[in-house]
Amino acid sequence: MNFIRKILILLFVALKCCHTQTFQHPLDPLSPNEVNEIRAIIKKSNIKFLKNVTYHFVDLDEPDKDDVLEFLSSRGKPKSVFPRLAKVVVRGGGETYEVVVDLIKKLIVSDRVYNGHGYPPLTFEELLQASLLTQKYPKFLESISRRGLNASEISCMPLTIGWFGEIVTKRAVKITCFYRNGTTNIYARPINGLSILFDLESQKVARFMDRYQTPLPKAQGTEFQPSRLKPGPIFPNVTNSKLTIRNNMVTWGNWKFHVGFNSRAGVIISTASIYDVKEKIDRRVLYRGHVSETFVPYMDPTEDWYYRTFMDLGEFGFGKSADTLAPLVDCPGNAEFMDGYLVDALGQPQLLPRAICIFERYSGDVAWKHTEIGVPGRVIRRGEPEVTLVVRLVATVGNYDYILDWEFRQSGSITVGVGLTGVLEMKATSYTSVNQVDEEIYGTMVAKNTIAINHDHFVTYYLDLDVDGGTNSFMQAKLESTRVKGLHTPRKSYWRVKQEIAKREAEARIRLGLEPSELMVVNPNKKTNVGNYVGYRLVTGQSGYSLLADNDYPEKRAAYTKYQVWVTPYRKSERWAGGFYADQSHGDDGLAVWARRNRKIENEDIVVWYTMGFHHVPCQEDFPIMSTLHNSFELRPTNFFDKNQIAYKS
Ligand SMILES: *[C@@H]1O[C@H](CO)[C@@H](O)[C@H](O)[C@H]1NC(C)=O
Ligand SMILES: *[C@@H]1O[C@H](CO)[C@@H](O)[C@H](O)[C@H]1NC(C)=O
Ligand SMILES: *[C@@H]1O[C@H](CO)[C@@H](O)[C@H](O)[C@H]1NC(C)=O
Ligand SMILES: [Cu+2]
Repeated sequence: MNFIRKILILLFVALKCCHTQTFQHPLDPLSPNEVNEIRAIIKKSNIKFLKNVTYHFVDLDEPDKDDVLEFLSSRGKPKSVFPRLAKVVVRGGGETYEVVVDLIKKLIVSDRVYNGHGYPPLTFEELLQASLLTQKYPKFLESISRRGLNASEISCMPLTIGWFGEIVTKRAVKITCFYRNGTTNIYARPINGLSILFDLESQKVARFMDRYQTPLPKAQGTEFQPSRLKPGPIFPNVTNSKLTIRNNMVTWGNWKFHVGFNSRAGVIISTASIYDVKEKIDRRVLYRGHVSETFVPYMDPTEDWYYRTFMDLGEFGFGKSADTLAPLVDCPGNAEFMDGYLVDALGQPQLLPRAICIFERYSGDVAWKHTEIGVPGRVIRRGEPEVTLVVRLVATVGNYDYILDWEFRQSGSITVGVGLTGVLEMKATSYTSVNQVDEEIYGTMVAKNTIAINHDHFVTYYLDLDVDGGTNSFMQAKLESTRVKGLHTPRKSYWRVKQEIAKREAEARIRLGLEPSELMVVNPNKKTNVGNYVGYRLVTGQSGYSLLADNDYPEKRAAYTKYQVWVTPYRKSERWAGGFYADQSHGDDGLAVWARRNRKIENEDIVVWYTMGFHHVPCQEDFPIMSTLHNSFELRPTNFFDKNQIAYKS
């Protein structure tokens, strides 16, 4: 009796396990166990240089796209053992090593020294050390006391230094310091005149200069506090009723996609498909989408500012900077949260709780609506509220906070939003009014003794669209102003649409706004019931391109910011627009370099790169903290479905 019961329990456990625990998606982020495994494999390897290293990057080394798709279509039962590899970038003895670890065979598959320009992402630990050691440096303490400041009230931040034509580079950061004494808004009280270069290899201050003194901006009025007029978390009763999250797989209404997390990109959306109500199949839309790089150049060319030309993703990482999301502030009450794991400098997994939130949203908008009064004797009034699904991550990179949203709509659209908020980078000045200024100040006076420097934010997205299949083309539907000819009509002009398929990369490099055109990714092998190309449109928002000179060093490193749209053929290695080794890169890797080969992109597996560019001229309302500034773009089905998916009843 007891024996039978035991068997029944075992059977029940087994069934339960295999029913609820679906197969591991090949793109699932590395688990803490896998990270521990990687460290153990590297530690016990007999490769000499791996004996004493710091970990700068650890991520899934992604399987080939075809294998991933085959795996998914086999519902997790591929013909052969599916590989699970990790890419690890470590440093030791002044060298960068790339190591690939096989997590199934538990061995190192390859290891090599990286000899190119640029360095891997900086570790949190070394940045912290750089600040702490600077604050103990005797000459620094002298400068602080000469200014009459209390050393216990100083906060220092390490900044990456870019590249300005040096032939030999060294891993280093520049340290900028602030005086708190009465405020927690440290950026509002910069200490001017200190130039500090910190060598990350020797862990020492390599150069120290104290050139001048200017008044410190006051602490008063720099704090930020939630306003008393709190709206309160009153949310309409959206209940996530259509949402299922299983491990990293999300299903919501007709959408199905994978949500990943890594230290560099933050949130990654993969294998997104939408169920076609009429065809009764899941149709592919986006193989993968994520932020690829950010470029934030400041427009002050003087000694303590010229180098501030940040590439936050490659130099540090949006995932590494991801903030633990606060329920009812960062995400609404109905949000579900997903944790993330980072890897520290010692190669240990670090839990990042609530890295991503996922929630249904009803913001009061209308999905579609029409009132018809033309039917005799009736008024037909119909419509639906717009309920969407949002996937959110917030990256806090030093003074700035980026709110990154992927919003899925029942219509088949995906809106990708970026919200900029946080604190400006500011410079102390002796001026208290713009009336006193008769020189270039490179920014806006946002408070007395405080100048916020002009700068840009370029957020570049990697969008590997697979519209209804793997081979696509990029099409511009250009609107042409046309004179009426040969028609008997009082009209003299109209516009018409001229469709142009880009054959090679050079034809798909676009600076927006010069001519009206619709940008589409079409599947030239699939047509709708009435014969249009099946497609998705990239509806861009207002977006700036870089105004720096082509031969300016920061621009060479981020040359892709001269155009907002690029299209390249899919290559597994081409993911990071500024090159993988972005810290002090020379601009010899990255999107602009790859695209120079002018490869064929017609009827190929293609990737669209879209850069959202903000030119930020600061204003007083951005002080002491900036209200969120939004921008977005939309991937919108365009002749993808035979008709509107939400409103029609068959
Ligand atoms: C620091 O703040 C205290 C309290 O407000 C003030 O008395 C002191 O003068 C400040 N020190 C400096 C150097 O500003
Ligand atoms: C310096 O700041 C520390 C920490 O805020 C405080 O405890 C100390 O009294 C200050 N010293 C002076 C001389 O004001
Ligand atoms: C919202 O609440 C009302 C009243 O309880 C209910 O009738 C309605 O169905 C709810 N809507 C959703 C989306 O749950
Ligand atoms: Cu800004």
